[in-house]
Amino acid sequence: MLIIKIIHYKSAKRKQITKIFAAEYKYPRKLLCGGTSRGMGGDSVNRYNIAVVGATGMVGRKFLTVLAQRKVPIDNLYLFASARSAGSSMDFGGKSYVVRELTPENVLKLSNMIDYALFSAGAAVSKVYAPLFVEAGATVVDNSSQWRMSEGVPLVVPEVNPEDAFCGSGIIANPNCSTIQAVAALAPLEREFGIERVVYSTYQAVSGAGMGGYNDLIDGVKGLPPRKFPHPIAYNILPHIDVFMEDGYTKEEWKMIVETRKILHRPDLRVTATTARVPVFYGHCESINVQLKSPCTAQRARQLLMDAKGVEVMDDPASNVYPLPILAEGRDEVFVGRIREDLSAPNALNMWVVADNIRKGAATNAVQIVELLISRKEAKGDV
Ligand code: NAP
Ligand code: 2RA
Repeated sequence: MLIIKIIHYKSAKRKQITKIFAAEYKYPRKLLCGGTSRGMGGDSVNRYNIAVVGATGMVGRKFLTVLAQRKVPIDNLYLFASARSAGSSMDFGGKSYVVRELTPENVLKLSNMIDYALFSAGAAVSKVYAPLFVEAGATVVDNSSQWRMSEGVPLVVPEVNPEDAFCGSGIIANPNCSTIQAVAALAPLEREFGIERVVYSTYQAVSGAGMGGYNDLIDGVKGLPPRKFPHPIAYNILPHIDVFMEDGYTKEEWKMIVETRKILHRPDLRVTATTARVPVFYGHCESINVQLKSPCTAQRARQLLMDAKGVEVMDDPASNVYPLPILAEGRDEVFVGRIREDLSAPNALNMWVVADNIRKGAATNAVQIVELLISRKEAKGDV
């Protein structure tokens, strides 16, 4: 009922509902204030040239918001998109920037003038242009799936495997949104107990499929047919994200499996996944069943997660407190609740993990990687 009500409201109205809802259910005060983690906070004395490729898209726009909110020290900003939006303008930090068409000539014109390039224009674009930006002297942080599993390309979640960010040679991959929030919750358990097996079941927001997915939900509520998804998403759930593979899994499920192994440095880890699209605008939800190598009580898991960087535990079922997508929207934390022992298997736990897929699942994680690189560079005096 709640979902049906919410999708009728535009964003501002939805935010108001979130606040009322949160207040009613006595969520921690911190959560009612909005806001994000601090980022660089304007501490650096140096400034950097940043390019955003796919600037007009769902993730690209969020890059700009997050870069501004975290006060990344930017000197020049270069925005790229397809010929469709070339010449249009976008605002950043009170200034207007013209969107450039992504062509090899336009990239090479900026040789040695870009320090970091944030990519979110799809795998085909990354395949061709990420190496070109590296050739032009930039370090690329890529949001697409193109390079994630390539040998020598680090796949990084700063709270989980920050040291990997320094082992690459030009391209660093940002994991899939559903993987980022999952490993943020799993890493503390892996460190303390070791993981035997993971079962993921996801409930993913339409914004995960970009502007097209978002518009399908808006249109679907009005009774219009879908253009992005194969079936209507309004008042529906699709057990289908990305393409189907020969073994019956979808590519989204495969990504969660192989990326989890790579980020946790556990190529042997047994992982399975079922991923579904739900009629929610922002915020992926995941039911995670994790079997550990030794016993762990729910209370110990809760404590480990409370101490984990970037994780916020919301777990008071008696007061109806648990993570919800409408509470995660606009936030950078990964929210974990419903932490309980699995009564059907030894050493196993269940948890419910929610995060804003466009922020921590994409833009924030990528900007945090840039911040890591800048901090290391400045610590080494290499500026
Ligand atoms: P989107 O809303 O559809 O935006 C796509 C962006 O790419 C637009 O700026 C578009 O420019 C640009 N683009 C498309 N084709 C291009 C081309 N040939 N040359 C230059 N620019 C081109 O998609 P999105 O959700 O932002 O996703 C973008 C990428 O991020 C995908 O690889 C996706 O898998 C990844 N990602 C998305 C999420 C998510 O939750 N949405 C999370 C993690 C990663 P125009 O406006 O000119 O068409
Ligand atoms: C989705 N995880 O939600 C994907 C976005 N990269 O469709």
